[in-house]
Amino acid sequence: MSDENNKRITFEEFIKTDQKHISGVDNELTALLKEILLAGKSISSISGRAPISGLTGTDGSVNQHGDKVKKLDLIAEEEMVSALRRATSVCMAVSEETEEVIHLNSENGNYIVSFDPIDGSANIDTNLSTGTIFSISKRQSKIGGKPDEEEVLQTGDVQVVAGYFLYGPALVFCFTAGSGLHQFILDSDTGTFILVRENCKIPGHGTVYSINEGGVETFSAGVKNYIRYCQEGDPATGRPYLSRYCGAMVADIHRILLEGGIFIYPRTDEFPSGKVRMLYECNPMSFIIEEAGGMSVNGRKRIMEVEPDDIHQQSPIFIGSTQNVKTVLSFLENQDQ
Ligand code: P6P
Repeated sequence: MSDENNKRITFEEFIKTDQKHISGVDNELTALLKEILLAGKSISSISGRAPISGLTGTDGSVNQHGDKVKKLDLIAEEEMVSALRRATSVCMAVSEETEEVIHLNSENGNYIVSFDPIDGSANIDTNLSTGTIFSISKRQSKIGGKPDEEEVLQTGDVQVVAGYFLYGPALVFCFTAGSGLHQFILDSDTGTFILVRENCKIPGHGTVYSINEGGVETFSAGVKNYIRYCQEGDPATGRPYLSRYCGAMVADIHRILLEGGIFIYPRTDEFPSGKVRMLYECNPMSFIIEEAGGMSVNGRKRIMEVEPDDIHQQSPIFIGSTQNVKTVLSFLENQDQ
């Protein structure tokens, strides 16, 4: 993407001049986003060098979800928390890797940030794609006092910004501030993020379905029947669909954003409430996909209408092209979700 005289547009230029797509972003939020961009570049660089700097593998601990903590999980969390501290505008943060709410600039911070420092960290040691996902919302309480930790439990509809980094062959940065979804790529020669898609829209229908079919025996009847539907031959609807699943939802959903289709993580016996986390995975990815014209539901309602009651709450998620989500919902109706 470039402007009329073919000049490449950097993130800094886009956020400064292209107000029509980022009307809700003030100087304080711009400064916060710039610090988050620095963290994304740093996480990407550290991840890329992990095999030669001995940072692959686990650190020996298990997090509150029972997941083995990867060394890079903790380093990425440190990078994000440092960025939020530098920005000075964040009162509290929620990280997948920390059980409790993280207090930062409690007195004067205007924003709350929930983030997954490395989404798909199981992919790190096999050099497959991972990402960082973040969600920014405003504190409800007045600046000057200590905020109530309950304030982090807001619905996805009150997010002001959501974004992700995708650490793949290129470093991709996608974000929305509520006026469209915009995609940037890091130009490693200059260290700047260059706009490649402004107001990106997801196809209304796609032929990719993304789900860990290993759990199919414990899926609900509705989900099982939908998978069979995806696998049936029907040229008129592009079936059988393509099955694509890499173990990092940020990568699977990025593919679906560009090509269309659906990502599903349903309830299973192992994860009866679903596996994907509301505050720092479901909500930001749902904001992003809805801004691109797609849908994101938990099987019963929009993800972003769900009132979370725990900072690490999990949820089933059906997210992607509108037609694909509506079709899976028709299979879930009147059946066990
Ligand atoms: P499974 C990563 O841990 C994550 O939260 C998502 O990014 C990913 O889609 C999912 O879990 C993978 O889970 O059970 O298929 O390994």
